[in-house]
Amino acid sequence: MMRLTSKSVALIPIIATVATVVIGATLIAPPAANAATTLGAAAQQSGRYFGTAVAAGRLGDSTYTGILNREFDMVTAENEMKMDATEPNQNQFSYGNADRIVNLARNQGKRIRGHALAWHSQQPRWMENMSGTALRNAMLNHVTQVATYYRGKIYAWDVVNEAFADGSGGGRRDSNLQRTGNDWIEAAFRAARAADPGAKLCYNDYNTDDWSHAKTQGVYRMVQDFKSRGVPIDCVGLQSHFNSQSPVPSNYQTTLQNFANLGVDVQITELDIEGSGSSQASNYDRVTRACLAVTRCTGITVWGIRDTDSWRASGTPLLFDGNGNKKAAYNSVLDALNAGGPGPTSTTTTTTTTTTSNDPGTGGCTAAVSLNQWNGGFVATIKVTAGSSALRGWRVTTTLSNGTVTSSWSANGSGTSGTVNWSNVDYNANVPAGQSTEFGFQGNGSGAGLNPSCTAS
Ligand code: G2I
Repeated sequence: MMRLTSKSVALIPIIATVATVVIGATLIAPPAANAATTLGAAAQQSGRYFGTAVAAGRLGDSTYTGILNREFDMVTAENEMKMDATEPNQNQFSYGNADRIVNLARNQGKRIRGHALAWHSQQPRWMENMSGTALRNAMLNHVTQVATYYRGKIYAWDVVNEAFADGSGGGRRDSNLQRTGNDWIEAAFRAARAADPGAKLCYNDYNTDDWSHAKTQGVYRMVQDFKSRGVPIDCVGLQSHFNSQSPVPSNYQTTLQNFANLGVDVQITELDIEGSGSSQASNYDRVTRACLAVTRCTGITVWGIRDTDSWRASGTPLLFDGNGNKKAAYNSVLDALNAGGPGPTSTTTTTTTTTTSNDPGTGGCTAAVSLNQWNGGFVATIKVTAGSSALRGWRVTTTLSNGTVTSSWSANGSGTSGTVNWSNVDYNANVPAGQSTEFGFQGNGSGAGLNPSCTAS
């Protein structure tokens, strides 16, 4: 970042914009030469994967394995790597069914997502009854043993699954593991890293798709905290189980982008969408396009192959019907993946505008925008950084010449286009000297030329 100072204006209490630097890259994808004909091949065009959950009990079904072998390049064991399956008695490990899935995947050149090392649910009976230090040690031993057994074979592990509570608090879920101490999650991640340094380590949860939900915010803050303290975390899994009670949120892409902006990969790990026909197809299209629009959304896994294989079979939430025929939803996903590849179609530009205030009472601040632009829309994430003294409130001004804001988070905006003034909300007014806070907005049209400037208030 360039920085200019001028002694001649140093004592004048004015705001001066001093530097604007474009430090990002713009990538424009050429159209796909030949459309791919399977989900895995279509996803690979943009460097992504397309996976499915697999149940060992169905591997004798040739319709099932035929679709699996043909369509998917990533596999998750639906139940076979869970704690109750892999350690049925303490310190007696059992990998038979998991290995059947792992071996099939590896023989077919498919990668494997491991699910899940530590979870409050699906614990073996002996663990359910444990607590305190004994439980903490048993959990860490489990993580270490299982991740070591599969070292080098797993693309990404769901190290911890579903540790946050539903509802408005945004806090942790009560469980025997949580009661061993709030640091149980980071302890599990450290153990997993030590056991298999080559696997990506993910935190995985459901109902974390809507950016405005407290649970999403709680997970976001944990990942932010882990990144800031060097806890080894590489990815966030959004399970994305959708139905009429829990529809695909309008801000889904914003959620993916905001997690990605923390410096982690984002994966859609258990996708299913109840419904049928064109409405189901269009929801699948939206989810697929949202992932494609976020550079660090590295792949999508659906939670089963045929509707009849699903944990929610009556909701017909998958891409193949009970006979193994492709549904409209399948075609919409394939088309979206083909439209997205090769290469990311979105452009990511990072612009930094440095603004200084010379008012000795308030200190200065800087604003930097990271813009994710795609055809027809954008997400802007703006980082506000305090200068040499703490902020007790801040304002950022942006310019939207050819775009309109449709939603925003962590700031109040004065309008939706043209010059928009953003001001802090209660919880991010105070920013210590040299520290940062972020807010953002998404919109239709172009987010180019936002040119943010920051003032202390
Ligand atoms: O509930 C949907 C998913 C939510 N996220 C975590 C996933 O791990 C979870 O998957 C589901 C499986 O799809 C089900 O198949 O997890 C359930 C258990 O937590 C699985 O159900 C279990 C039944 O509860 C058992 O009774 C049964 O023995 O499946 C087992 C194997 O068929």
